[in-house]
Amino acid sequence: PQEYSFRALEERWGGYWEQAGTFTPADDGSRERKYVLDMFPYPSGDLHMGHAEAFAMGDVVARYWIQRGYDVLHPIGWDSFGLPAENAAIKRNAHPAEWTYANIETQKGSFQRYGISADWSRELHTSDPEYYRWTQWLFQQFHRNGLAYRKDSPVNWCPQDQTVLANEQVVNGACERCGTAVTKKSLNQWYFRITQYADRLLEDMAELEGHWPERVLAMQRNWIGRSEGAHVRFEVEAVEGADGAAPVEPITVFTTRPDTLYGATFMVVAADADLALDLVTEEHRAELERYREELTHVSEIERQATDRTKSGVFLGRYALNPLNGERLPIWASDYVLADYGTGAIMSVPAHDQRDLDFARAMDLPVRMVVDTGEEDPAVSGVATTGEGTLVNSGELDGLDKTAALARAIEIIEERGTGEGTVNYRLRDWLLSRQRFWGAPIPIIHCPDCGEVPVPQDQLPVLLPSDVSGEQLAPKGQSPLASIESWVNTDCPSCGGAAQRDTDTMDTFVDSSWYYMRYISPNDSTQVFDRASVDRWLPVDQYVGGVEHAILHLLYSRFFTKAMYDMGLIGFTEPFKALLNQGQVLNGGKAMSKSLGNGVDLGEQLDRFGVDAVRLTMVFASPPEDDVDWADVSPSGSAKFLARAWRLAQDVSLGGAPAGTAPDGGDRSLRQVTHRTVQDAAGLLDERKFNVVVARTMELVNATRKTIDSGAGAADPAVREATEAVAILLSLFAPYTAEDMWALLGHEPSVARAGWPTVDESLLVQDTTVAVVQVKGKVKDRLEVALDISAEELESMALASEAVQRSIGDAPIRKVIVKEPKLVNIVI
Ligand code: ANZ
Ligand code: ZN
Repeated sequence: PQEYSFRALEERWGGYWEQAGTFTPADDGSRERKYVLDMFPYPSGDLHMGHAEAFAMGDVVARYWIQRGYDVLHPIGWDSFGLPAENAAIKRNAHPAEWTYANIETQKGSFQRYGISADWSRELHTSDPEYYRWTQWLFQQFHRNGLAYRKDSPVNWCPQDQTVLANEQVVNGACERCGTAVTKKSLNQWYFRITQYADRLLEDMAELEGHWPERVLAMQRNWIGRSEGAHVRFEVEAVEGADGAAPVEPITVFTTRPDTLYGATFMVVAADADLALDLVTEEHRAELERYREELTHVSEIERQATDRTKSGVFLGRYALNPLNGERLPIWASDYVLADYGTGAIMSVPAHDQRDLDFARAMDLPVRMVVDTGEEDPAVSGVATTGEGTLVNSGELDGLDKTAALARAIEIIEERGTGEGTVNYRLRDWLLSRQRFWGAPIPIIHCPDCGEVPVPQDQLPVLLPSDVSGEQLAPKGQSPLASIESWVNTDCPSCGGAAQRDTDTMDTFVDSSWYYMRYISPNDSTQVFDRASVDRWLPVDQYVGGVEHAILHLLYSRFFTKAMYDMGLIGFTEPFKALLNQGQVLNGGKAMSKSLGNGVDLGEQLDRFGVDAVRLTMVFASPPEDDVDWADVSPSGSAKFLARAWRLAQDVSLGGAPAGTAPDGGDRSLRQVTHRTVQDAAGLLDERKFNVVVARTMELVNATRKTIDSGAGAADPAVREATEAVAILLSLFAPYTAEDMWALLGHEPSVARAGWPTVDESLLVQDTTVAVVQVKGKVKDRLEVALDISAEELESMALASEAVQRSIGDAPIRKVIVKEPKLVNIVI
């Protein structure tokens, strides 16, 4: 006999699966298909504990479905554009590709060692020209369909990275990457019109309900932020005299509470919006400008904080309430956001806390118009927002809130001063980046023809390859802009001198469609074959971190819908089911450099072996829960794997030969085997992977017990049990399982052994004999199931003829039930 050695096993089977193409799907239509997708990794250096957890979970699903006989697609690739590569290149005076592809080499080796059931023949890199050629092609389809456009707008600007950031990349007012305070800047930028899909992104979530974590759906719903309300127009009073302010357009506000129109006591416009400049009178202009200057240093998050001290400037003008003609002073403040609603509000301090805080700070009137039965907000300082009856509201008086809301919209619509509307928090997706390491935007700017798409046969627009170090350093414009030979070109339309667009695309564009490209990653003639994509997609199981709850998942959903509308694909949701694996913590805290509690995956793998680390990840908790590495025992996992492996060795040395019918074997072990396999299937469907591991451990113990009880390994039930263990372990511990399978005399790979067939007759519950006593004397014996409930046993006992005879007419004082063995009736 040999000793179990994970090193020997990894040596023996390392590289086998890739060579044999074990995980390449047949794609011949002979079997039902399943698509398992892991969020593809960013090549940041090497695999870490977080990858180890996520990929272990996705692998259980993929491997389970293969065993169940599905044709499984489980691809892998690299999200390989992005800032870290560029920053590294600047530091090392190299091209970003160098760092990127070197990291991929390292990381790929680690992934292969980790034994993921991935189809490596489909590996893709978003930074390969063969890939970004089609990213650019897709951009052009969006552009042609009016879904990609340019506009001037104030953008979040990171002064450190010298780049624009999407709202989502600003965390507490600081750059998500470097932590520098974000400022505002006006730039001409490319956008995707995701807002056009806001309603469908919301509605189609009904399909995902129950298959995606509720938390993720809630975050998306909140991000889209649908509010029903009204647009109401307020005329602006002309300013008399030499003040000079020209007549201005009416102010349109967005409000969710048109029922409170009579409670409006002033107006507020976003201080940083142009509207403020249009409205302000000369007298107040200097003050406004000072205020706006201060504002450039404040983030949106801070501005929206409810506890922020209210500040603002009176603009010297008045608007007229369209319902009662009342004059409302117009203010500018930072608590009204320029890019939400219309950037202007009617202020109803009695029923909106921020308005009330502002009114109190500026000494403006407060008028209650919905009587909720609570104290008057003017007195309490607490705005009331609940149900109630309208007061101080002219024709609305006496109505309840809901009726008043509907009536107010009717009135403004009748008078032509507004209309009911729906507003979304969702903004269009800013996709321009002033950085180098991304897909160049395939547009040429011609002084005569305007925006001209690069002709399809000239795609990809390649990134220059001879750029490095300083040339990439952030300068406030794209590094591409300073490479004249690259920028200057001919207009494809008129042939005149023209310039290439110098921005690159947000890397979220790359990841919005990579799961479609996996179907034919090497097709150089088309983005993908529609029929094949429709065959494999949508993805049956997506696995990845909850940090992608909004951006990546929302963008991918948008891409899918837009591509469906363009006739490129035949489905409207990309991911049928989503699993967010938990985090790997150490000592109850996320691993981080600053805490110094990082655990090095490579070191763990060297010490305990791949299988022990994988098994530990899965065994520690249900897949959605966090794993605290300080609480787990990879060495315990390693010991268990050795115990399992020894079963196979025992069978190989003295067991029943492969193919022996198990019929005559130890019945109780056979029952454990079949029950375990049966239950494991249900548990895997419910994603209780950890329980499956626990049950496999029990099966290993039961098998060892049978061997030790005298029968030895020769009992065919032992072979049957050991084969089941190997197949179960193939989901969690591929090297050990493969080696067991070989010891058991089978051809590789155990990954394709097929799920064991369960013999129903072995699932029948075992029974026992329950004794029924009356006044302490045995009156009957009943054959009952081992797991009978107390109630069931009691009623069976009371129904027994012998028992009824012995009780007679005597009243029953007490029934004591000790299921499944005993019932004692006291009379
Ligand atoms: C009057 C009013 C009275 C309002 C009341 C609320 C309560 P949601 O639900 O988030 O869409 N608002 C509109 N545009 C704004 C902006 N650019 N910046 C800050 N606040 C803005 O919120 C809609 C409400 O937020 C609107 O309804 C408006 O205040 C305010 F008792 O109008 B409301
Ligand atoms: Zn031209």
